Amino acid sequence: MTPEEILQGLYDETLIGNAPRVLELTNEALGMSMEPQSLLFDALIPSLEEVGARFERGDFFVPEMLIAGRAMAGAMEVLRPLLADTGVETVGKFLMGTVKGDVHDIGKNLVNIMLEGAGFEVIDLGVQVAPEKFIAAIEEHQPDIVGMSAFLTTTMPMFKANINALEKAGLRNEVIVMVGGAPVTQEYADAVGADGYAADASATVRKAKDLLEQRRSLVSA
Ligand code: B1M
Repeated sequence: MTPEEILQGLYDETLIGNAPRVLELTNEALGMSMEPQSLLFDALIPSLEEVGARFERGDFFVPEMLIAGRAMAGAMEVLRPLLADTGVETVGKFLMGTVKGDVHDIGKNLVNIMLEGAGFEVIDLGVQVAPEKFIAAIEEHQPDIVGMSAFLTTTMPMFKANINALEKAGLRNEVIVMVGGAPVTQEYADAVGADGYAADASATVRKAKDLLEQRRSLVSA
């Protein structure tokens, strides 16, 4: 198969949730020395975007979304070490979770991989993370940054609930808060009082580094 056929195959097979074939094609692509980033950004992510568009139009339902998500997650397991293994030194500690009421984790996991690749130590709290769990984890791990993902308009208000809980626990000034997820915007992030927002995984890395640098220069000033 040519690289173009592999990318097309990955796109098509993810769309129909054919996890074994997606895994096979991923391994085949890597065997041909194709870039892991290309598999992600030129095939897997566009395919999930199409899944979302079909769901919105009513052509796909939850089961189709679920199997497509699983097919992508299988490929991500193979790609994870390749994307994260850059050998850079630890630049900071990043605590991450998808907010309470929300089970989406593919985007969050991708952000984690990119952060790890850029040298962050990432502690992932998983999905459906309640404010109390964020608080307990901050106390335990003392991260530099807390990242919250939300993928539904109905779960985005949990950002504010989490930030309120941080304030109540006296921890708001101890950590940088970053938010993100498909429906989140810079305006929304500002409105809930987050320190940073990023639209995708690479932007998250850039933003996290900037925020960390700003915080460190403030502390040393
Ligand atoms: Co759901 N779902 N889903 N879903 N799902 C969306 C999000 C939706 C946009 C589909 C649509 O209508 N077009 C829609 C939300 C609409 C809205 O509220 N605006 C939706 C819905 C409605 C639902 C249910 C309510 C459906 C139902 O039951 N009726 C339900 C909710 C369940 C719940 O959470 N309580 C539901 C369920 C599911 C599945 C379980 C079936 C499955 C999730 C599987 C999983 O994650 N393990 C699923 C999937 C797969 C999707 C779509 C198709 C794909 C999401 C995805 O993984 N995208 C999605 C449609 C879409 O977004 N195109 C959809 C790929 C991923 C790489 O991108 O998630 O955007 P993304 O992550 C990006 C950025 O957002 C950013 O970086 C990531 C990487 O570049 N980012 C951050 C993420 N977190 C960040 C944190 C940061 C910074 C950046 O800082 C901390």
